[in-house]
Amino acid sequence: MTAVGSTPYGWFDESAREYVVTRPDTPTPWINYIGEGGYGGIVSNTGGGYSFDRDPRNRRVSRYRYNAIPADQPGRYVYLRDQETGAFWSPTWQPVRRPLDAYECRHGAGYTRIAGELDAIAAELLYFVPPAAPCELWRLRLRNAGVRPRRLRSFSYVELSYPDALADQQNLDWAQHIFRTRHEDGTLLACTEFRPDTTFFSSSAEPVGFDADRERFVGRWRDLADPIAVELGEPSNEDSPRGNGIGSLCHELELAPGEEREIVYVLGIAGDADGAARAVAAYREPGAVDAAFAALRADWDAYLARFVVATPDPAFDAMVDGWNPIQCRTTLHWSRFASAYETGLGRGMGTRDSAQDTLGTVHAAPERAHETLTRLWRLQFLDGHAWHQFFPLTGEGSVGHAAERPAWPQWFCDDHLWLVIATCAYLRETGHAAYLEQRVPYEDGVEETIWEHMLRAIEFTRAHRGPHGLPRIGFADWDDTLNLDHGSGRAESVWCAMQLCRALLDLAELAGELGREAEGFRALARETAAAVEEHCWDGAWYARAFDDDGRPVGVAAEERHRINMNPQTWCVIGETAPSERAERALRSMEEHLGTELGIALLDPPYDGGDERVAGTATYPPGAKENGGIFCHANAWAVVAAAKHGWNDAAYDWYRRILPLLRDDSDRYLVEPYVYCQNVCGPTHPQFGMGRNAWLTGTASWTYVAATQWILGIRPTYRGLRIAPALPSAWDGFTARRLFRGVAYEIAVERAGPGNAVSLEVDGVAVAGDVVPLPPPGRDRVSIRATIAS
Ligand code: IFM
Repeated sequence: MTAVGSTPYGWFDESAREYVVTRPDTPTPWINYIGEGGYGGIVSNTGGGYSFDRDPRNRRVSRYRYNAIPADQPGRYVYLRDQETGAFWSPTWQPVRRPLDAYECRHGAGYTRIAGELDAIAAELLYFVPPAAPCELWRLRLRNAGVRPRRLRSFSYVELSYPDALADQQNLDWAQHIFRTRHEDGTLLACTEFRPDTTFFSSSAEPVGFDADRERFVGRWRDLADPIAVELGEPSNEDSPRGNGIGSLCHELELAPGEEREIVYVLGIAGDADGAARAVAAYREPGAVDAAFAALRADWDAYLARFVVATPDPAFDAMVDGWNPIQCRTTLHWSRFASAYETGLGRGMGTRDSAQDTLGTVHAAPERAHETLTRLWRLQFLDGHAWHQFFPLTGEGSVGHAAERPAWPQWFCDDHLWLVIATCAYLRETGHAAYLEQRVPYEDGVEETIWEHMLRAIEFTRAHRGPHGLPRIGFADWDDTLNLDHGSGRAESVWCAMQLCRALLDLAELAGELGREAEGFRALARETAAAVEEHCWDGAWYARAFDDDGRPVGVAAEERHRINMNPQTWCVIGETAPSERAERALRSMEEHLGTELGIALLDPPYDGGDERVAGTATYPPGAKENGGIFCHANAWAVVAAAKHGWNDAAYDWYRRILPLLRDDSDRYLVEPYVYCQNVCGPTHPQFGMGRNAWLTGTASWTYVAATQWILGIRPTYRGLRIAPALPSAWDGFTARRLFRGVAYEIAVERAGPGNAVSLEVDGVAVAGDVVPLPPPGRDRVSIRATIAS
């Protein structure tokens, strides 16, 4: 049997929780993230990538050339040069790309370690950001694995960016005149005359020289594979008065056989040169780097320990205990802003995206969910809708790409509703009812409580309904590309009606707990569900939307886009459908859209543009929202199936998009350890190819689907619910979950078919499927759940 996650390019090391890349020439750069929402960046398996402080557009530290050739450059490099032979190479393989005798990259939680050996010089680079630091560290370890003494020189390389990354790329004349890099006491400092912010690059050892200017280092008509400074073995030792600043420090290294040396590089940004000096000094203290790395590991270990599972499926466990929550925490930090696909220049953070990102992390990082939700509620307007996107450093909000069509609605129908759903999830997890009384300002005025913000969110949707009594779609709903309202104010989203019902039922439950009026929410949910039943059932599935003319989209009578998966799953999630219709809708979805690699979003795709739906039809058939396999939406299918009691379907659909099962890397192309946003669908010539890995709502929703729906461990206001929808092949599982400060040890055993659960809590039988909150002072609870109909 092949190990979980094995591909021609690597394998998953379960004991270390690391993905081990064994060849540098992966089909695409396989990346990782360092940093935690403050200073951070991306790093690929060959050292490619870039860094920024909080905001990749407004406070960029280093550069990266997207979609360029050579690919995946520049990055955080160290060249090694044999001073006797003049031979030079990169232990990360790039940018020299000289074949190495040994290569291995280990991506772990918050760090990447790349080892490369050539000609008996073993090098290892460890990249990470110490918790809460304004900088990153690259720890280079070199060992002479041979039998003769060696004389080497090392040259680091990182290309510095003017902090305003847009200006750095677009306003070249200006940016290159103002940004200067100088050397002072072993540290390179880059800044302008008019702003004190200073990018710095330094090392733990006295350099023998430096380069501050890209053109001097690389030389004319050369590139990063053969820079003149490295070829000659001589740094220029000249400041960069203008142009392209770099961080290149040269060190002389004499290594006896078996001898090891360590150099730690520090790259970061500070408010001024003094701040830079302080950051550099902090990591020159003996033991500081090891302590920082240990603190990083401890922080991640504590986060991951909040939920640990052991099931009969090793791939499921590897994902749920490791890379899935790691990815969830990353999406919470960076939303959809900076990845190998998102340049960090344009879109900023998404309101709906960040709200959903809290769902997969709230159990393990409730403070961070609280902070994120509060920040998102500030993006809401008094009328109840919210900005679609925002920039984390400046707080500036935007309508996203709706701005390209100013005559069309400048709001999305779902953003504010996600905030309601995510806030209720936060409250169920934490029991922090006082949050509802926290006062938060609106984007356009006064301050009100979170509860009032929630009411305004519902009111916006209630007040913006179309001819069928369904929510108007605005510029789009969750599907950014479904742009049906071209100014009429009539187009409606069936999916959003279902999302509204979910939000209303969540609010009704919350109101009930608080002793507040809940009937109004229930009544609106009933009215909305009735409108869906009356107007949207198409005989075997639900319609997706109505256009400006009231014509349905996603119905059998259409030539294109006859069926769309989202209403078929959300009729269950939003509890709008009677059971037989829900069942029929799910069956239709599998029948018309199911593939072995996931469920396609719609079928048949548009072919050749269609102004009626605008965005969707700009994609070729089978790509992204036009009939691609949208992994995020597939997670909803898992939730819906489990909620509906289709245990085996839930598990089957879960596994179809599980990246650790994709061993066909030359087809899939993207990282096998994290979810990608979309996989080309069956109508696409590259069916099965993954795109847009890492920053996707798939992370949070697959985590919710696996832990809360397949395993069935769901927080409620009154305790932890244990209601698994186990695949028939499983005889049980065990889990450890922290909930409101109490450790729950859970053992689930299947004694017969069905999903009915009997519970024993600390040896005592308890009625129902909710484990009541223990009395104060208890920090451990043991649960035995037996399943049989
Ligand atoms: O829902 C969106 C998300 O906000 C950004 N990526 C695409 C999704 C579907 O359109």
